[in-house]
Amino acid sequence: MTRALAIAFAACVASTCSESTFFANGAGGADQDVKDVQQCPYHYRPIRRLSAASEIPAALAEEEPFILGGDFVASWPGWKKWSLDYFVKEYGESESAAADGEYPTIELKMGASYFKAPFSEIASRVRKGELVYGALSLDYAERSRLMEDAIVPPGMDDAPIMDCLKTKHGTMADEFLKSFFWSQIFVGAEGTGMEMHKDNLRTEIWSAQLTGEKQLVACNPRKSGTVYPEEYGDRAYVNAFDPDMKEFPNFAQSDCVWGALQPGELIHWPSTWYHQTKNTRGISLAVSGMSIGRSIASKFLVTLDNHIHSNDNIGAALRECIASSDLPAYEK
Ligand SMILES: O=C(O)CCC(=O)C(=O)O
Repeated sequence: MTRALAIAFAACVASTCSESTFFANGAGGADQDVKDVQQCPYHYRPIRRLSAASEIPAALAEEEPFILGGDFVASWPGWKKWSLDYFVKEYGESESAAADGEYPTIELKMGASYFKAPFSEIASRVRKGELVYGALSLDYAERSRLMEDAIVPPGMDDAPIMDCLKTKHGTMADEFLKSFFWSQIFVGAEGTGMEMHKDNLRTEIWSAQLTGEKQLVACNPRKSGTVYPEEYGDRAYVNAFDPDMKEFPNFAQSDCVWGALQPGELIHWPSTWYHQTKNTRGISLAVSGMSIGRSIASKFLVTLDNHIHSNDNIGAALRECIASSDLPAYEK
């Protein structure tokens, strides 16, 4: 974006999009300096903030991203023990996927910057300040250990489905969790992030920020043309953190929301929303998971059937486990 355009955008809208909530300490007692107020750079609406878990069912029905603010995650047993050191100790040997290089560090096309490495190696490169962003996709046993220390809110809890998969289909639970990146631990250096994309299964996603700050822009799929999606695939070409309005003029008509996630906050978004992230302060450490409500389950199964990593057995097992799970219902 040219400087003149940037100023015009900022002048007309920035005042609608300020963030003032912050939490002073990260998970595991990590010191954080997150006291300055954040400003939304462009024409984005602030992501809606809820103050209590009781507001979740109504928020899920809105089909828009939301943040459970303040110290929500601090009430989880994991808050006191989770840290990068802790995850390295618990999961250090597990192979993780990562990318290095300039922002957006993680681009969804297969690129030379992708590599696989033990989680401990990725953590160590991030600690050294290298521009590395990685994610460990957990298998069933790893995920179960992690989730013992989480209190995933009602409407986002996938435990009944995953437990059914493990009990009835054994290793298929691991295959499913790993190949669909279902439950993840993200670690990234300041200045890394993921390009604009939408997720390729019809799920909902939550992410709990443990240390560092992560900014997220999410754009309404009802106006998906305005983010310039690729014709076949899940990426979109706009960089919402520095939009080139000459190349992508229709982005001015987009309907996007923005938020700066602080340690202790949990964000939730529907997978249909295009989204882009940037780690903007300190080492960003987050845990995330997918969930399925009753009202999107049938759409989820269709997307699963069409997915490149799926097969008839996975489809049948998920159908069985979804049918036998008491999924939360929220109107869509
Ligand atoms: O947390 C991030 O940086 C990106 C996560 C994301 O885009 C995803 O899980 O689809």
